[in-house]
Amino acid sequence: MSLLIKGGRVITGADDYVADIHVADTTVTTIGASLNVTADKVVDATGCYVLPGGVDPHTHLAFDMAGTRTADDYESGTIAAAFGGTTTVVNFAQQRPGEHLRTAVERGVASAQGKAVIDYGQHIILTQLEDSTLHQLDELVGEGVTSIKMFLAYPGELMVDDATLFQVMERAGELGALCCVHAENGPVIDVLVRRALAAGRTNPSWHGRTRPELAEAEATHRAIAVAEMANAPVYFVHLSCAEALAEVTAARDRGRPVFAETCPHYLFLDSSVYDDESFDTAKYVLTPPLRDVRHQDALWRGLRANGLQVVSTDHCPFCLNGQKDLGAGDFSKIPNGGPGIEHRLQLLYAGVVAGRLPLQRMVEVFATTPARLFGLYPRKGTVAVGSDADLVVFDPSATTTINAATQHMAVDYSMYEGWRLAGAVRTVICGGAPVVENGVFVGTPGRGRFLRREAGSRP
Ligand code: DUC
Ligand code: ZN
Ligand code: ZN
Ligand code: ZN
Repeated sequence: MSLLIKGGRVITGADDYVADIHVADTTVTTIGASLNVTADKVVDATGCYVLPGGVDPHTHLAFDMAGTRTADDYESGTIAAAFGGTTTVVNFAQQRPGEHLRTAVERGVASAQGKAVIDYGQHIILTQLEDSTLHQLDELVGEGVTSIKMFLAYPGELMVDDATLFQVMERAGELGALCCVHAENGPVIDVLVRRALAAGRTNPSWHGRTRPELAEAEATHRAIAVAEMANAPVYFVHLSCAEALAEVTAARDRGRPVFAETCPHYLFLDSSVYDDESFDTAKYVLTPPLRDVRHQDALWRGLRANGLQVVSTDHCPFCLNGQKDLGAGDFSKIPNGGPGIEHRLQLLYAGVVAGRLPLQRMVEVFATTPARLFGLYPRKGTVAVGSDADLVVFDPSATTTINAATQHMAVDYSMYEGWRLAGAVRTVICGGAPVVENGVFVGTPGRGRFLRREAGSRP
């Protein structure tokens, strides 16, 4: 099948120009002004931006946590992603106790089979270091799983100690793989949580009040130091506060290969939601928690100045009814996470409209840099001849209203209920095939491909 996307304003991290784009099969084949070519299908993009499909490197689809499974599987989750202009996700496969890392990845790939409507990669979440684990990592990297997440929070469940962090970072550095770190001081947080519960402070507001910024900054500092001793790069997931950003910025100023993402909820929402002591506040039980509003300026500045390189969603959706309410009476049992995969572009564009982010910088943090950091560039993350035809036609003159009732994520609330935002995703193409056309789903579950990612390609 061939496609011609006509007359759109093509925005990449590097360029901004009006052109036609010709796609044959899965790939962009020609870009130029007023192309004189025939195509099976013509998409009129006049008046619209044509963006590279988004790369969301932090999603939890079909993910088991806190005795339940995230509300979106690979089907509903990737459909929602596509409606939001995302054409690639890198999802987490979690090592179970005693399990070979490859088994976790195979389970992840199996759960995408017949379901994913866009392309997907997998990170491994490493929870245990045994004699053979480092060898297993070599194998995984050879198979295109080139990033490894470790937690410094959730002792007894997910947390690794510094010895594990150091050894895995060292091997990852040798292999050209990237370690992703959830940086919070878990043992201190656990004491604060247990104390709050013992004092009868059981409602969801206390989630926010028991995970201080300093717990994030301390773990960020420590992981940067361990990465330096291990001679390895490090990537911080879901960075939420100015204090942690200062650690990242200081390391980057010293020339260290330290990278970080933030998420839309830290850019747009703040800890005042925890003033409401009702159970409704469970909507905002995600980790790290929402921070004081003062952090938002620092995060936007970080995005502009490249202290932060990526905006991911940390999409980890649980329904309020039937999932979040597992923690009614004990906030520590509320599954941590929020829905976000569908609205990343729409929210970033609100930042553009508000003058907080230049348009091309938006494309970098939405698509280009996550593709580069996670071994997918230039196949993904840009609009170029030879790249995958993953394209988004975005109409800046339209508006979009967010409602739980109309969103595609399989979750019963939105953190942005009723928000009216500038712009709308019109058409989304993944691997040369339309997935969304004029706001209607036209994709095929199972058509999304597992991506073998490269090691060692860093910005
Ligand atoms: N960390 C994540 O990255 N996602 C969900 C919960 C968490 O703590
Ligand atoms: Zn082996
Ligand atoms: Zn995390
Ligand atoms: Zn996450």
